[in-house]
Amino acid sequence: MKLGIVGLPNVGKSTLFNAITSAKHAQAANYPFCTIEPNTGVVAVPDPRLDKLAEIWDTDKKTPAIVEFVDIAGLVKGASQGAGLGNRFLGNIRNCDAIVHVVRCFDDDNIVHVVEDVNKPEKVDPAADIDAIDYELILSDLEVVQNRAGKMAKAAKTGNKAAGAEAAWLEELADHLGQGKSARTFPRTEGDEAQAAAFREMGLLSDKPVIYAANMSEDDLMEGIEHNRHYPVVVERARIEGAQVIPICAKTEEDIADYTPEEKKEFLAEMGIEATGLDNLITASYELLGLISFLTDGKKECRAWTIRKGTKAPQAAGKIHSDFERGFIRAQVVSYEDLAACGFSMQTVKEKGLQRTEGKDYVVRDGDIIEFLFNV
Ligand SMILES: Nc1nc2c(ncn2[C@@H]2O[C@H](COP(=O)(O)OP(=O)(O)OP(=O)(O)O)[C@@H](O)[C@H]2O)c(=O)[nH]1
Ligand SMILES: [Mg+2]
Repeated sequence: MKLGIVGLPNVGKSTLFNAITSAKHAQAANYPFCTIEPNTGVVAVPDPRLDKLAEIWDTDKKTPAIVEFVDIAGLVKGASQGAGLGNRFLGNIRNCDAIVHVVRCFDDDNIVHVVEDVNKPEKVDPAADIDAIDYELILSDLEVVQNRAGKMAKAAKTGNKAAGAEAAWLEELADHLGQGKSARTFPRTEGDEAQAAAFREMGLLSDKPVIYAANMSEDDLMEGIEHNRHYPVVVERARIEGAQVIPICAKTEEDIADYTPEEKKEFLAEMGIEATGLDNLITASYELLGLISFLTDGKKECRAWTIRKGTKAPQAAGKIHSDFERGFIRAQVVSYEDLAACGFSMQTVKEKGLQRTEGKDYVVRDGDIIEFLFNV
């Protein structure tokens, strides 16, 4: 599961990527930083619950959940037509499960704002900028959908009813995209498994879940984002789409990326701010992928395990070891919240009956601390 960092050229994607995947950031969480490819990085998901458990146990090893980011080169107008290596960039996005769309909200005359042509700088205009990227994704999708619709129509002629039904809604989808609307806003037929499968197969770019990262200036960070005139435009746009916006200052993030956690705290205090936004962005990205964490704890290791929302106990156990899933008996569960409410005393948890015994149909929740019982 990975997120692609997408946007126009020079909006701060690589700056953000460097900040996110800075070795220190990963190290601070005691996770070996790894670069899979030059533009792909693995990042620890910040989790105060895990930090607290690790502290209580004085654990030998703390292993956070991770999430993967890909730094994709800037798209320009015409990318879907192949401009600026367009097709390759679009291919990179296709391989991602969700998108972090970086929108330039900082004014800086020294950094050209490119939308279409490097020789034709344009002024910062978040709404138009977002449209420019969306347009390329939608055009590329339109081609995929039209191709498939053609194939289905052909198959329908030989009497394939399912293909006929699919061709019909694909035509509607092509219309929808043709109006410049993203695939994610196309009304689906509820319970239509074939349609859901077709969408999965097509992997449309404008169907991928999106978060907006509003890249602010260093001054905005100190003076307050309400002084930034571009930010509300992104917020409004995201509201319409039901997407999230995370304000960040990529430049500052990069500058402080190799500070120790203590130095970071000091820096924030000096700036008079609570957080820089990067942790929020990573956490929101993890949620955007539909991922949650359950926790295991102990002296030897405290760990956050990644599962998809809706995963049942045996499959969650299988993340730890396949034997756990095969020989699953039951799970002893206490929610982190309950443990915290009991002052982190397991004895109090048990006295209050807050440790639950759950069976194979239990749907694991975010922040569950679990001990699995199994027998193989
Ligand atoms: N003033 C200011 N400059 C920034 C900020 N973020 C990035 N920059 C600068 O903008 C320039 C471009 O940043 P990059 O991160 O390389 O942009 P990019 O989106 O990766 O660009 P491409 O890969 O060419 O598409 C660099 O000189 C950055 O230092 C910011 O928040 N404020
Ligand atoms: Mg870049």
